[in-house]
Amino acid sequence: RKPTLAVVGATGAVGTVMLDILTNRPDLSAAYGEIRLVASPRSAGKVLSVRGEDVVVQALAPEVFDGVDIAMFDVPDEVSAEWAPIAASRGVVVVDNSGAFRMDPDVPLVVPECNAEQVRNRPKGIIANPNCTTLSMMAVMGALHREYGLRELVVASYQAASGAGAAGITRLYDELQAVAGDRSIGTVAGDVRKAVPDLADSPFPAPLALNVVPWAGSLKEDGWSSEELKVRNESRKILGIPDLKVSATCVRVPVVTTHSLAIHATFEREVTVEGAREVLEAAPTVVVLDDPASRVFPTPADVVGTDPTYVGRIRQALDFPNTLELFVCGDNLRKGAALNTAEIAALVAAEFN
Ligand code: 2RA
Repeated sequence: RKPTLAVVGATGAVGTVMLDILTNRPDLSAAYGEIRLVASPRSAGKVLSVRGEDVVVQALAPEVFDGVDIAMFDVPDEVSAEWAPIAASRGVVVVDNSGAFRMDPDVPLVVPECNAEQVRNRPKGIIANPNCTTLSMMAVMGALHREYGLRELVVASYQAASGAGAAGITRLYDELQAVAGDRSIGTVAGDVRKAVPDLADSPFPAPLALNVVPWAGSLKEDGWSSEELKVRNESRKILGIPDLKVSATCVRVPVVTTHSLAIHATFEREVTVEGAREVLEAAPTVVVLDDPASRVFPTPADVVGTDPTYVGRIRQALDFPNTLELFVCGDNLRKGAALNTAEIAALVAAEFN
């Protein structure tokens, strides 16, 4: 029997990419019979196309899960916290992309390249999808960990505006429009801040156009951001290394979509650039772009809208033993969110064969 899939949050930034993936990646969507689209009452009644068929969006309610086998949730934390258990109590396997369940010991946190086997370990009927910042480096770090044994991870992120959803994308374009054309702007302290629309309306705490902002997420204890703690906690859980040493600084940059990470990774065993490159080239979902003499390295502008994780600038640290420096790029709406969710759901769908 072909399972029925519900996409909850079908009209958001990630939901829109999800419909694109389900339409253009038959390997991730052919297993389903019906695909049902669900969103807030505000979006109910809209008609969206998925797999070439027009589907009317239904309002989120307990009955929309009747007959559903698998549901992907791309909604805010509080909506998932309320509705994922409702769906699960009706027999639905929920693949949740919010932060509501990621650190719940009874909910697996899955990246198929790292811990696909965890999909079946779901006592609550819920499987969590990691945060896009952690996820953007997991295919690379999983492959290196298997070979060399990861011990320490020091990371700086360069996060795109779409990590803050559709509002983040709109805000970046509005700011770019406000500063475009004035060739003196960005030369006097505070001039960008004066030129952009009111920051009270922004999902970002400082101007993003012509700027970098050393902040993503909410304020946690001792000055850490929620995003930085997610990188630490989620990396440990996905890789199965509870005592992994992790330190992250998360930064927002004026890129529409695709998160980047500068990674300093220390391993238990001796590692060489050549060896690491071989391991990464053999990883099916990783693309190595690493020839700086020919200007080859990953950049968001060159990889946005594609599925792999890209890695380049692979160097052996000069002053740290068994340590590599790497630069990784991944589309935060695809592998960082919708694609990984679809890959997890496909593993569950395979159980229906
Ligand atoms: C961000 N990682 O980039 C977050 C979204 N989940 O804002």
